Amino acid sequence: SRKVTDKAVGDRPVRHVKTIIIGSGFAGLGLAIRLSQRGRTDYLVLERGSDVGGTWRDNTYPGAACDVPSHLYSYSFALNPNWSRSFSRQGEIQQYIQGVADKYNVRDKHLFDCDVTGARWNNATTQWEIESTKGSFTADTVVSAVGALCEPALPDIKGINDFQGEIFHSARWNHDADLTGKRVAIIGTGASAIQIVPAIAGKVAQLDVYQRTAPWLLPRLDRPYTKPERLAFKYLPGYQRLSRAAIYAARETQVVGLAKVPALMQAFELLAKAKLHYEVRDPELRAKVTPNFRIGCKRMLISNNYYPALSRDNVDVVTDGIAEVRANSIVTKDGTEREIDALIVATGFHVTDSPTYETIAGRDGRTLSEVFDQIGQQGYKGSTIANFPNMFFLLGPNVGLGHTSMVYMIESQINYVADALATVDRLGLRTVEVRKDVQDEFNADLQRKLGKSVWINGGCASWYLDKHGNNTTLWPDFTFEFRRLTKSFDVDAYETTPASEPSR
Ligand code: N01
Repeated sequence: SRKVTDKAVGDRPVRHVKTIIIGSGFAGLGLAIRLSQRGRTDYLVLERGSDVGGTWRDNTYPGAACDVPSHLYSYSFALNPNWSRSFSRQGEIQQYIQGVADKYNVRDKHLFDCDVTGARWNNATTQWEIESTKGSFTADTVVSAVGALCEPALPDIKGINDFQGEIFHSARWNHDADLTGKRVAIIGTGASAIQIVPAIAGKVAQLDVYQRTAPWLLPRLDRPYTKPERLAFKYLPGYQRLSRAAIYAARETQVVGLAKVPALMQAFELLAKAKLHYEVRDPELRAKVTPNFRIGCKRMLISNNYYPALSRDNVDVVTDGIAEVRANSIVTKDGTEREIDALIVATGFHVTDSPTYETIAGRDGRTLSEVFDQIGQQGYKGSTIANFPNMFFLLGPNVGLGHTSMVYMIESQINYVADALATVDRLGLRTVEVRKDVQDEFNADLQRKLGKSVWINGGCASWYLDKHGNNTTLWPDFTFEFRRLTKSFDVDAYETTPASEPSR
């Protein structure tokens, strides 16, 4: 990506589209389907990859699977009776998303391999000017559906660029690199790493796991569905809806411990400690992997094979900080040098500092990153941001979840944005921009609620917090409360200009 320039729209022919959606993961694809169902054909989805799926297309690392139960991890309008197990693996989820795109026939509304490199609001034309690798566009409305976990973050470690062996990020797995019999290091022990480690430990000669912070682990209640269950899901749609509702309700109770009364998280901690005690018999290793913060402060991880993998003879957990990476080795701060052939970087994503923020310039010319630099990553209902008229966000600020399915939040936002677009048409509005006072009040309330949460008080640093120390990524309440807030577009919260008047 590059920064927006004053010439966001160059000399190339410009195509006008009423609504442009950026990204076709669960969010962008879901909105595209909704718009098509409403008979709106005047939209286009710009997708940088060559297929739909977003994070499920990109994260193909060995062991990749979802930590939300399968039946909750689908659109409510396209239930999947064919899930093969209670927690689905990446391939099955990606297949599901592809199947939905085909079924609802929206692929021809996509421009694939189209990387959006800049978007700039033009006050005079009241349109967005968009630059992409497939040409320039103007649009009345832009919906950013790029997701929070899509820009890999590489660690700033001395010498890492001079490493001579295979090196890749977990979200950009190099399937041509054969790790069989190799000496491999992995940096990071988050949700991605704890799936990769057991998946490769048995085939590599040596695996060094570089752990900065030990994660909390809970049991993964994953199992294949039995034939009778699968038949029931297929032929008794009510059965699937019921399972879904039961899973939803059970997961929603976690909100109380995470967001409202963190002391309740001690119950989870007891379970996690028992698991650790039972699965890691070596006291030295157990001490190394015992977390030092309140469970829930970082995402709670679920795995039944991570601790057993760490206990293997060919796996070492390295807790001394990394001093530097050399051509064929890693040197830790205690001076130890460990030789390796391959390095897997499982260090997460740019979440509150996404490079895409530098490429979107709003009404006063400031980019999203300039605005966020000052006030933090703030928005209104995760869907709009003051200074960015006629721009909507799916998975914007404070809509993330650690405990249940993001698809639920996405569908709530799709309701909101689809209703916003319909309202703009119905009222004949040229521009809508959330009022700054409304946004401020919304965020003050969010931060008040978050102040009680384990994410702030749990004694850890995490990608949930921005550089101001605020949690600008997670939703601090029940998800049905978010559904209620996004049920319809509240135009009163917005500054609007009618189509007949020039812009502000
Ligand atoms: O990334 P992370 P992830 N030197 O940011 C470490 C979703 N997800 O890709 O904890 C050394 O969580 C860092 O250490 P520390 C899910 O929402 C879901 O694993 O900061 N270490 C941490 O251990 C998840 O939360 C699923 O001290 C460095 C790790 O790298 C999110 O994606 C599966 C370092 C990064 O962990 C991200 O998960 C996968 C450095 N310089 C992902 N920089 C499922 O549904 C970072 N680290 C199962």
